[in-house]
Amino acid sequence: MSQAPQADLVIVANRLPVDRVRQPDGTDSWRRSPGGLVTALEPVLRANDGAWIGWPGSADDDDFEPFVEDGLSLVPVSLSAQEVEEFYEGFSNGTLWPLYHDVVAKPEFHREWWDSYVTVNQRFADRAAEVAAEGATVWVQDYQLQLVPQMLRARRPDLRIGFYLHIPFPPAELFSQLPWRRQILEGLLGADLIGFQLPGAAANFVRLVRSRVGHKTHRDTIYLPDGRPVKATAFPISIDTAGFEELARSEDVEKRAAEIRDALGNPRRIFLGVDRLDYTKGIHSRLRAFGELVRDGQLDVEDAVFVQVATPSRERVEQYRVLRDEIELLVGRINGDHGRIGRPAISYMHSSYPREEMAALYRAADVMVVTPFRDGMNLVAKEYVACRFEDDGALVLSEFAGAAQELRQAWLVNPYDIDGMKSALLEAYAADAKETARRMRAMRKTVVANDVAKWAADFLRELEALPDHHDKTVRQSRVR
Ligand code: GDG
Repeated sequence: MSQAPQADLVIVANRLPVDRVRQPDGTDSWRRSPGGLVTALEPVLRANDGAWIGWPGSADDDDFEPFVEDGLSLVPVSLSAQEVEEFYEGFSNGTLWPLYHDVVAKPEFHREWWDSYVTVNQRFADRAAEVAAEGATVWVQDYQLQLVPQMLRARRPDLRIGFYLHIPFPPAELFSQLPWRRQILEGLLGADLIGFQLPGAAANFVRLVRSRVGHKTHRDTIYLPDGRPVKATAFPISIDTAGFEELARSEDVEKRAAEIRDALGNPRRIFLGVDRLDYTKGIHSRLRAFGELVRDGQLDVEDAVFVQVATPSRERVEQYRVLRDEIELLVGRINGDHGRIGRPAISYMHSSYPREEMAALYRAADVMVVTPFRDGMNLVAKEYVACRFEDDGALVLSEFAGAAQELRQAWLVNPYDIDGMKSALLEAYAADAKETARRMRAMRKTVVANDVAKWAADFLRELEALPDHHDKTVRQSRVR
């Protein structure tokens, strides 16, 4: 193993913030994968000699050495093909993902998947233990790595450890199905600070720790038997608001938005959905609601079109393949029954696009439709708001998305209630400019004031401010 960098701030996430691109000459290079998390953390990483530990994204890669890409110190962790199947597609996406999203799909419990989850979490923890400087801050991200905090603390009690869960944390009644529930709770308790999207998720966790592990708790703090406190609090994540707005204001994006409207035949209203193709996102139900409005003559394909972008996701997992077939069957049926030549009711794309194209779609859309059955936050809703700098555009938003707690002025819907969704879609379609502007202005205030840089700064500040249990002296903050 080569000399790993010694970093004062270490991010540990399932994926590295770069994708490998194979050049025509057979060599590899790295391309930054766009994402809010990287944008938010990049300045802090640079200011703190930070390092990012993660999987490069393909199986059976040789054990890469740490490398520096565009000034960021990256430390790869490799996974075998079997681990990709058991740890990533299996336990992470076939067990935890559905369980944590209100069991909207049935979670599978397999002991081999769990064993692989333990092995891979240990590998990430070992890598973090090698990379972190004395007294460093380590921030572990998301549901794939819930055992890392405890494993890391066992090797490096000098570290300050934070954990952030990007997806919901379920109520005790659901979480308790998990055969390894106690190990997961104890894994997380290795952290000093555990961040959740919403206060309700933090409360679910604290309650579970009290009842299942038996630790004392007071409000958002858990007291371990050795006296070490663990804080569990909400830090709602956000987006690079200014970055999105700047992109939306650019001439190229404005031009492209006009082209998109033209290509769609300049209908009175464009509805838009943008989601990873995932069963939590409620894509099928929203298209059904729209299809019924067209069927019943409440919307006409000359006046309204629904653009649905479904980004390919987890395509090797069976449930995702079935979902794709169901959605595509429905789209075909609606278009077949109600479309006219050059006027499909739904314009459907199973594809991913550059950020500029996303911004142009947000600019082109009059009604953004975000209807997950359960979602930790949902950044798409916030991105739409960030791009509507003229205070126009309507947002229809599921009350089960974390974002609904901040974006109260959206047309809030229950995605299980098709008739309710139909009414909301019609209201948003018909809303006058004054009403949409009133709502959008309020939502924009929220998204401008709470961006992803603030989210990261709030979390790290709180983590740094906690009293040091290991070294009882007052700790000098190391993260700048
Ligand atoms: C998880 C939680 C939580 C999508 N298609 C394309 C593309 N995207 C971008 C969107 C947005 C992001 O991907 C998706 O974020 P979401 O928040 O909507 O959903 P998840 O992927 O499920 O994210 C979620 C989030 O973590 C953060 O904590 O909010 O609740 O489930 O930024 O714009 N971007 C580009 N091309 C695409 O085709 N460039």
